[in-house]
Amino acid sequence: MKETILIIGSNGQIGTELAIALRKKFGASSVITSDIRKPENLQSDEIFEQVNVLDKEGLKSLFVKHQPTQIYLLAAMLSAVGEQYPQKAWDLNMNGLLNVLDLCLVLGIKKVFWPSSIAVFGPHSPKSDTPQHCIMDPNSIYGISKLAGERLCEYYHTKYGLDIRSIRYPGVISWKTVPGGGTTDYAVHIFFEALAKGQYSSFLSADTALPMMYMEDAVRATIQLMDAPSENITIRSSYNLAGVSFTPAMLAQEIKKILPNFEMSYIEGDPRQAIADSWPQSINDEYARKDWNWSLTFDLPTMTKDMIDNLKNKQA
Ligand code: VAH
Repeated sequence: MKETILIIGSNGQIGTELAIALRKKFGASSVITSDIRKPENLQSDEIFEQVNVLDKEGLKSLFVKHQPTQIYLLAAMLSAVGEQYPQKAWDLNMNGLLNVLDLCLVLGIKKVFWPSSIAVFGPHSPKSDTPQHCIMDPNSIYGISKLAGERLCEYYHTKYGLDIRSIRYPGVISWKTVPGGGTTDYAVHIFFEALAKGQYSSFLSADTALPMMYMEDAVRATIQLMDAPSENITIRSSYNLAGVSFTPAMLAQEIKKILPNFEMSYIEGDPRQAIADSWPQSINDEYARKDWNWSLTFDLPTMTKDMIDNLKNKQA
C-alpha cells in the first residue's frame, strides 16, 4: 500500500531531520510537512501545509485532503519555555495530541508517532538506569503533559486499536536545526559557541549528568520503531531510550580534545538547573532492545567529532 506521511510540527529540531529521512525512505511526494509557520528555505520538491495543531477543523481538512497513512505529531512546547507559559504548554501538548488522536479515529488513520521524553520521570524516579516502569512524578508542565500524553496513547491503543507508537527521547543533539526552549539545549549551543567564540557558559552545572542522543540515532530509532511489526510492540505508552549520559564537564573535555583552546564556564541560578535535577542521569532501554532490536551508534566521542566536523563544513 502506498504510504503517505504527514509530519505535524516539521519545523522543529526533530521534525526537520525526520522529514529529510522520511523523504529519503518514502520519496518526497509521499511526505507532507506542516507547521504553524511556513519555513523560509522550502525546496521545490517539498510539500508543506500551514496548520495550527490546535485548529481541529483546519487539521481535519488537511487529513481529508492528503489522506495520510502515517502521522508524526511533533508539535510541542519544550520544558524550559513551558515553565514560562504553563497553560499554553498544556494546551498545545495535550489538546494538540487529543485533536490528532480523535481525528485518526474519525478518519480511520491507523498509524501515529508521538514523542515523549525522559522528562516524564521526576524526583522520586530512580536516578540511574531508570527502568521502563517505575515511579513517575514529573514536576515540569512539559513532563506532566508528556506523562499524560503517554497515558492517552496507551488508552487509544487499548480502547480503539490505534497503532500509536512513542519514544521517550533523551536530550537530542543536532547541527542542522537548533532546539527551541529545552533544558538540554546547552549540549547543542556549546558546539556553535565553541566554534564561533572558543568558549561557552553553561547554564547547567558541571556535574549535571543527563541522557542525551545524537540526532542520527534519534531519527533512526524513530523509523526503526515505526517499521517494527505491530505484534512486537509491547509498550504502548512510550519506549525508554538510553542514548549516552554525560555531564557538561565531560562534554567540554571531549570538545577540548578537538579544540584545545576551548574554555568552559558555568552560570549559577538558571531555572533550568532545577528541571535537569529532577530528571534521571541514565536510562535503561531493555524493552527497545528486546522489542525492536534497538542499539545506539553514536557515543560521546563520535558525536562530538561529527558535530564539529559538520558545523565547520556548514560555516565554510
Ligand atoms: C527539553 N530537549 O529539554 C527537550 C527534551 C529530555 C529533554 O525533552 O525539554
